[in-house]
Formats: sequence, structure tokens, C-alpha cells
Amino acid sequence: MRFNGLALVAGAMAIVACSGGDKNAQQTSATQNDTAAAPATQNTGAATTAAGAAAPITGTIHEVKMIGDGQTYKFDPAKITIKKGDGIKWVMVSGGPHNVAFLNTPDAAKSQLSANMSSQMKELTSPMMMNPNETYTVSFANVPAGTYDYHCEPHAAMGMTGSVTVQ
Ligand SMILES: [Cu+2]
Repeated sequence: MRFNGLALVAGAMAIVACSGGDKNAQQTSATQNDTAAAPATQNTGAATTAAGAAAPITGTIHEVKMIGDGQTYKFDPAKITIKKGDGIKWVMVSGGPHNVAFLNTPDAAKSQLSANMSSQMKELTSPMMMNPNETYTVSFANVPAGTYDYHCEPHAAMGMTGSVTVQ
């Protein structure tokens, strides 16, 4: 241990000697660099994940019911406006299977919205919800402001469509 410590000091002094800088300033700078080095490595890891990482809900979770009675199929409310950081919890009530499939999503929003969708059958499409009280929650945190149209695939032709407007 002691030997290694001395070796490090010797190394640091060699750097100082080479750079010709003020010894104290150089050591302070080296210390700062060392301190920064560890978090920088962690940040690199986090940044790699962050590019496609889910952004958690920081605001309100709004419920949208999925309802079908054999004749009428709908999201309730069909249109909803939320604030940045809010989330939507779709709740399967009746008449399933239902799902949430986003339509014509702008390229600028796709990657974040997709990252915020916990599981997907295919791109920007939730799994089928079969049973009452099943839920599917999507955070709209970091999703650009705009209106996002979606429908339920099994009942799209019966008008089971909706939209989420992020302010
Ligand atoms: Cu449906």
C-alpha cells in the first residue's frame, strides 16, 4: 500500500515536471479530474440508456376507460388533454380485447413515446387487454407537445378511437 502510494506521488510529480505547471495547481487539477472521472463514467452509462430510456411520470395520472357493450366501443374520455410529465392509465372495463395503438406519430416523438410504453406488441402498440381491471399506463414525460391519435385495433372500425393532447 505504502509503495503504491509513493508510486502515485512519483507519477503525479512526473506529470507536474513534464507540464512545467505550478505544483499545487497541478495537483488540485489532478484531484478534480480524478473526482470527475468516476461520475463521468456513470454519466456515460446513464446517457447511453437515457437516449431510449423511459421518462417516469412526474405529474398526474389520468384514467381512460376502455368500454364495449357489444354494440358501442369507446375510450372514455376519447379526447384528453394533459400537461407535460403527466401519464395516462388505460383501464379495461368491458368488451375486450382492447388495446392502444398510436397512429401517425411524428418521428420527433416516436422514440420517447416508445421508450415510455412498458411493453408493446409492435411499435407504439400496447398488448391486448383481455380482462376487466387490466391497466396499461404510459408516461408522456419528455414526449413533445402535440396531439397523439390512437385507436383500439380490434374495434377501430367501430369508432374506438382517441387522442392524447400533451400541452
Ligand atoms: Cu377495443
